[in-house]
Amino acid sequence: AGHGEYTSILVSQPAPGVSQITLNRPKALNALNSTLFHELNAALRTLSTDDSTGCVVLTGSDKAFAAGADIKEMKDKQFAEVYKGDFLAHWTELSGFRKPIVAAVSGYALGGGCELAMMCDIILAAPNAVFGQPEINLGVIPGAGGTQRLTHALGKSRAMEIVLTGKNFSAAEAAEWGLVSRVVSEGGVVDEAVKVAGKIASKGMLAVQAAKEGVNAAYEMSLTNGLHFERRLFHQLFATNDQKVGMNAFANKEKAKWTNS
Ligand code: CO8
Repeated sequence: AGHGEYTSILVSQPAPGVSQITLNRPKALNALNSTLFHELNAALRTLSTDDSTGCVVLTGSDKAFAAGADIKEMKDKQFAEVYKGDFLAHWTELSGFRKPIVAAVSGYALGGGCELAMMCDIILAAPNAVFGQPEINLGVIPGAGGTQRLTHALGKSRAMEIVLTGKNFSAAEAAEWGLVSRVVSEGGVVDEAVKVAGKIASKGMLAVQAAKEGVNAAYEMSLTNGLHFERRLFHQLFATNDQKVGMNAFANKEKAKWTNS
C-alpha cells in the first residue's frame, strides 16, 4: 500500500492484521540515518490509518536490529545546527503511534537502536541480542530515551552503570531485568513477534488502543491520576459496539466478531 518506494526499510504483511517493518541498511548494521527515519515515520503514518493493520512488528536483520544513530552522518554537525533544527526530534514520532508495536530484536540494539526498541510496546529478544548505550564512548550521551526509558525499566543503579560505562548487556540480562518480555529460541524471534502481533490484531482495535494508552499512562502519572485515567477509559469502552459484542459473545458461548466500532 504505497510502501514500494522505500530504500532503507521493507514493509510487509506476514499475517492477517499484522504489518511488519524491517530496517534494511544491512551494510551499515541498520545505522539509523535521516532517510531511514523519515521512511519509518512515513510507513507508520500510512499504517496508522490502515484498517487492515491492527499491530506492527518492527525488526532488523539477524546481525543487527540497529547499531545506533548514523555516526558518520552526525559527526560534523555543530551545536547551532542541531539545536536550531531540533536534530532527531522526529525520532519520537513512533512513540505517539496508537497501535501496538512489537520489536523483534536480533543482534545489536545499541544507542539509538536500543532507544528505538524501548519506544516499542513489547520487546522480544533473540538469544544473540546485544543491548547497550555506548554514546559515552563517542563523547555524548543517549539522546532519545536512553537515560529515561532505560532507567524506568532497569532502575537507577543498573541504568547508571550502563550509561556511564557504555558496556553492553545480553538478551538474558535484558530479560532478567525486565527490559524485554522474554528471550525466544534461536531463529524464531520474528515469527514469535508476528504471532504475538497476530493475537493482538485479533482483538477489538478500540480496546487494544485504550489498553495501550492505559499502560503508557503509568509512566506519566501519579498512581491516583493513573487509576482515574484507567477507570475513565474503561467507562468509555461501554460506549463502543465491541463491548456489547464481546460480553454478549461470552454470555452466548460464542466467539466475538469485533466490529471495531
Ligand atoms: N553509524 C554509522 N555506521 C555504522 C554504525 C553507526 N552507528 N554502526 C556500524 N556502522 C557501520 C560500520 O562503520 C561499518 O561500515 P564500513 O563497512 O563502511 O566500515 C559497518 O557498519 C559494519 O560495522 P563494523 O565493521 O564495525 O561491524 P563489527 O561487527 O565489527 O562491529 C559494532 C559491530 C560493535 C556494532 C560496531 O559497528 C559499533 O560499535 N558500532 C557503533 C555502535 C554505536 O556506537 N552506536 C551508538 C551510536 S550514537 C547514537 O545512537 C546516539 C543516538 C542519539 C539519538 C538522539 C536523538 C535526539
